[in-house]
Amino acid sequence: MTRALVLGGTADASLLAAEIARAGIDAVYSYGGRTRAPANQPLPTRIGGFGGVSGLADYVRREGITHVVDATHPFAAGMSRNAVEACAETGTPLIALERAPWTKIPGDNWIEVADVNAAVAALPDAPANIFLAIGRQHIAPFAAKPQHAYTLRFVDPPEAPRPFAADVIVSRGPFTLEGELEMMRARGITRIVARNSGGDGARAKIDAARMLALPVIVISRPELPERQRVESVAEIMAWLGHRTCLGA
Ligand code: 3Y8
Ligand code: NAP
Repeated sequence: MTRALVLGGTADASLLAAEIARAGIDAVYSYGGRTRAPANQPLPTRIGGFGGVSGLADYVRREGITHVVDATHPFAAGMSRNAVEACAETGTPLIALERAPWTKIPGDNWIEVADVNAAVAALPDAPANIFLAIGRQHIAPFAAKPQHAYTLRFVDPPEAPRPFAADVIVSRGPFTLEGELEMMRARGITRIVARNSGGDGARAKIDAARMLALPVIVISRPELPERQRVESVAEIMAWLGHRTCLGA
């Protein structure tokens, strides 16, 4: 009897949860507990870490989980690595729902870098107006270049002071092209820093940057261990042994 654990936290994971609920598959949806009020899911939901690899392995055994779907964000590398190890340890089938990275198209002006520190190094020395669209957790390294005017965007209102002067927009996505164009024009943004997250929920800023001919420093995805991965909800449902109206 199938009992799936969905490691969620993305728009794709929400779409998958809806299909799983519709199919009547026994499953649990899991959030890491990063935001104050995560979106409700149509599945029984748990919030918070498992306690490393051993905590996840214990959870899988205790809850009788038969399948694990890693539908976390491409930059949630810690969770993905733990899932590979815990599923190997418990002999539990694992699959990842992983959206393709964005790819450059004519008109894009991208400076592709490996990580946040390389993104800081790629900023100009002359003061600029920077939209840091990488959330809250990994902005500290930008304190090395305080000469810029920074706009940040958080899901929840900031609790701690920022490590550098910055204006904070509080907004959870998904974001629209019109909204991004209006914000960038109103704030006179001259450069954007973004992760290559893929998917549609954060793509609008990339398209707006192209339309405004703004350079984008694009942080490449972290390396993840080998595991089976697909790009569509339908493929996950087929892997769980269910056909969906999405076709598969
Ligand atoms: C807690 C769940 C849905 C899911 C929506 C997607 C789209 C909007 C785009 C920008 C980039 C960023 C950030 C972002 C996007 C979707 C998706 C996506 C980027 C929620 C959510 C959780 C999180 C955690 C949060 C991180 C932060 C990253 C903001 C819910 C809304 C920047 C990633 O304050 C914090 O600690 C926030 C942490 C991880 C990255 C960071 O380091 O700060 N996501 N985002 C999940 C959990 O607890 O397990 O609250 O409902 C989910 C979504 N965020 O159902 O529609 O699918 O990608 N999320 C990035 O891409 O760089 C915003 O502003 O342009
Ligand atoms: P991370 O750095 O990869 O994971 C750090 C720790 O957080 C994990 O080891 C685990 O703790 C816990 N955790 C992460 N995701 C979890 C989940 N879905 N369920 C239970 N525990 C989880 O994680 P992150 O990058 O901060 O991402 C956290 C969540 O936000 C994920 O659900 C992810 O899908 C979502 N998200 C992240 C981004 C991003 O840019 N990183 C963007 C959009 C959404 P233990 O070791 O204690 O088990």
